[in-house]
Amino acid sequence: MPPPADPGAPGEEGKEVELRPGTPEETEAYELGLKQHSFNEWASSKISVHRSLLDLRHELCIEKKYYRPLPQTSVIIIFYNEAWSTLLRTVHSVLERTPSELLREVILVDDCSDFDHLQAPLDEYVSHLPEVRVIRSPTRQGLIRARLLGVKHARGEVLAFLDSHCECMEGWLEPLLERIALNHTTVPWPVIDMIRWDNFAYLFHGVKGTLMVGGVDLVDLKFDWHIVRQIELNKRKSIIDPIKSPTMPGGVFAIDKKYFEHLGAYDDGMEIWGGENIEISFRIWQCGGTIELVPCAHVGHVFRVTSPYHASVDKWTRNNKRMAEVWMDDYKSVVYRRHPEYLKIDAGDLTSRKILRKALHCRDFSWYLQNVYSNVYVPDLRPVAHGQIQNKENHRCLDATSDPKEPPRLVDCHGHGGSQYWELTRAGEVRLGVEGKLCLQTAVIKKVPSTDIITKTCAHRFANDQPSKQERWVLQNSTVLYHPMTDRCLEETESGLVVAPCEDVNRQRWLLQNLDLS
Ligand code: LR7
Ligand code: MN
Repeated sequence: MPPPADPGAPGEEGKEVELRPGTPEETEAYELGLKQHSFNEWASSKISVHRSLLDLRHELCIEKKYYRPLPQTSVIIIFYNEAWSTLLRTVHSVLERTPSELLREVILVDDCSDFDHLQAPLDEYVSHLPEVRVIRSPTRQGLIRARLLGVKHARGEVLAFLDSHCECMEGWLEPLLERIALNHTTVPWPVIDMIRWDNFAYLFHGVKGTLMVGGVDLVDLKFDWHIVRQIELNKRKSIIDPIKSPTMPGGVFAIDKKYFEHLGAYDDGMEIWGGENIEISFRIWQCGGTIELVPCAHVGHVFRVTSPYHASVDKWTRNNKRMAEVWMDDYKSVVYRRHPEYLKIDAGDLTSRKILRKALHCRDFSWYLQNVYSNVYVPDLRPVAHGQIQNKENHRCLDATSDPKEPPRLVDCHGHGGSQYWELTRAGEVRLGVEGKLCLQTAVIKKVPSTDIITKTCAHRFANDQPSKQERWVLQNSTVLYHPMTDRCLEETESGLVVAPCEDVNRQRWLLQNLDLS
């Protein structure tokens, strides 16, 4: 039985806490908490560390009989300067909502925090809790090596990782363990419910809502969410069946310990924060495993209002480069082309990670794009041109913002990419910027096609080469952007960019960078 919640404490049943700091002391505490944690630590500190959550799981999840026997689990929670209340609530939610026969231990890894409450007071607190241990890193290692330290001490058959500001819901672990028991190369992760940073409301995301699996932006290498398409959903026998996921967010997942080690654990050359989740995702898939989102399993996570790792952006970029160099084959050139800063970074020694990839006989990245992550646009490996597009008449550059309401125009060339970075793709699209999501095309004004030029979200084009519905441009004589749909050419006029009848004039000639006409 879980201990009773503190009588009268706010936030029970995962409800929001309605508290506004009133006195100057409260305001000060609120502001300090926000500054230190990027969430409302002051409000969190008022909520019981044993708070209850409404069990809103689908009835099929509640009734389901799980495969037996299920393996025992080491839960690993890493933290760096975590708030007292959120850390303890994470630990108690594990202890109170995990069947004891499945829980081998809870390992807290302190990544060399400075806060006083995380020193002796934490040791003292934990000494009263069964199966909970604190392991301390003598120096700040970053979350990747902190997890590896936790794994070194783990004795369970399965590892379950959690961020240090989570709340596990009833029945969170069994559905994950079942997937591993059935196939040890399956790496399952739960639905991640949002715990709001401001009022700590637990927002349950039910199976009837849109299911979101993990993806990655192939240019910025950021994790992103993808709504699961209806055809995928329909393929399942039951709405509670797992769904394959191309990547995972990284904070909450379970994995067979031997399989994790066999797969090469984490890249211990990665620092502080970021990139490890994409790296392990590519590695799992390319080396024969499977990542699954398991709809019955729920864990809440406090999404911070801002990231506290601004100072570590260079570390993240370096982690990404290590990942790209080992796993992305030629596709890493897409990242580097659009983010030249990557070329200047020394990613360190990657020999052992490359040996690992060989030893595990992993598939190449194009296999992953065709078979696992096939419903996204993959930028060309070798576009026809990329960089600025300069007019030969006035020497100014084609420039557009990410707001399609603002028409593209010609301004002085600044040479910094961004709003002046374009890619002319092999499919004849002219895509804007690092994101490549907006395309140059003709406008329809009051339902009538016009000759004005705008940018608009590009028609979708997937990795497996379906023809695009996007308006096309054809480069002629290396300088003219011919528009077959209107039989006109891109021209710079006094009143802006248009397509006009093709003429042999400099207003219709353009200097494209990095031409590759092969
Ligand atoms: O130097 C550090 N040492 C640490 O121990 C920096 C961080 N940490 C700890 C920190 O205390 C926390 O427990 O690492 C954990 C993750 O850091 P957060 O919570 O500040 O960042 P985040 O929630 O944005 O992290 C997400 O992305 C990371 C990329 O490296 C990790 O994969 C995190 O585990 C991941 N979190 C989740 O996936 C939770 C689900 C939310 C989503 C999406
Ligand atoms: Mn987190």
